[in-house]
Amino acid sequence: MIVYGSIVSPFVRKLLAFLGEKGLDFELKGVGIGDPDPGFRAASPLGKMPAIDDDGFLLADSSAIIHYLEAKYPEPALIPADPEARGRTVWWDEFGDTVFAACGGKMFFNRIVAPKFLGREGDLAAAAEAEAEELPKLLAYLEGAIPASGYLVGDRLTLADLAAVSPLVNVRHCGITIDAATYPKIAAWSEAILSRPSMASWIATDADRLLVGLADEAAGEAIVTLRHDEASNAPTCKAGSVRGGQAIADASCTLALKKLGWATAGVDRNGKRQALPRLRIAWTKPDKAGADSDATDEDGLTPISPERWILPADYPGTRAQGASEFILDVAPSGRPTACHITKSAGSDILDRKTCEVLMRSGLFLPALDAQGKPRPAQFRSRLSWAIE
Ligand SMILES: N[C@@H](CCC(=O)N[C@@H](CS)C(=O)NCC(=O)O)C(=O)O
Repeated sequence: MIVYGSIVSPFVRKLLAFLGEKGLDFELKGVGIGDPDPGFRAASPLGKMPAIDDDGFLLADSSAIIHYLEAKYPEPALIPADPEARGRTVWWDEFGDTVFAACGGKMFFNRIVAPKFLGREGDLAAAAEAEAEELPKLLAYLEGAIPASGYLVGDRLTLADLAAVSPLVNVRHCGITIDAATYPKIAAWSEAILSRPSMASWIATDADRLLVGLADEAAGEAIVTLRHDEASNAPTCKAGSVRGGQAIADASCTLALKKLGWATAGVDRNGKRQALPRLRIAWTKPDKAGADSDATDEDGLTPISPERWILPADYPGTRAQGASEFILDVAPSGRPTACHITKSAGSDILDRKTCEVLMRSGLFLPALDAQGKPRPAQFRSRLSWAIE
């Protein structure tokens, strides 16, 4: 399946996260606003992103595409079947798309897209008004509506969370921070949703390191300039003002080309290539993730927050103790798809509970294939159940 769109669009981000959560394979074909790409034009009658070409089946609109995919690939369900839960999920999708994205769009479009990508001035008064008048009301509503479960609908991830969090990223791209003291629930919920590999791989720099194969300890920065090379009809990149050596220069250019190379092909209304802004790419040393000390084989997977996978409340309330050894099959999205006990803890209850908590909470930065695309992998480890 081909997905047409740009990763800066909240609607595209929602769809990409949905595809990641489903573990579906796709090729992202980068297109800009008003892009003349014939495949995109055929798939999107109004020229809006995202649009898909699924083996010849063409469809536009993030929600239409998501409903199509949910019907085609029902597992894992991201649109609940229960009538009330389904209704609320559709509400949050609508809130994200037409209310929150519209407000965020006034800031993001006028402050970033218009001046940086379209070469014209944005309506800064409209952006300021959206920030001062509209945004606080929407955030207040969202803050009051996030349930204790940490998910917008029910007690697990649904389309509702992906749809409502996506426009928040555009708000953040405008340099607006969501104050955790004023909006503690939004801060915790958005951090949890945005750190899922299905989202993080399109946003975070940790995933960027994986994408370009830069070692964890390498740090520095570079200013990169992307251009479209007419002779080879391909994007090219030059790194300047490099701090941190050749590895940083190469990683910065590889990242810029992978994520934004497509944008160099864009043309303005007169058919002239659009100049892209120079980008400063900084690589800071990431905090060491709390690695699971029991891990024995990661097969290229990086476990995310293993210390939060199992909570004291998960202890099954028996006097049983022991360690279950297991293998998790992990989808390209980073979510486990199957759990196999390879050595029993000597208790069926503990073995069952081991797989139950891992399937519910296990989360990984995906393993990458030679082309840098997330691939399926296996994670082997053991879980010790003890009474303190
Ligand atoms: N309801 C649509 C909205 C899509 C949309 O407005 N996308 C914007 C980019 S964020 C776009 O392509 N705009 C170009 C245009 O309006 O010409 C969806 O959910 O996919």
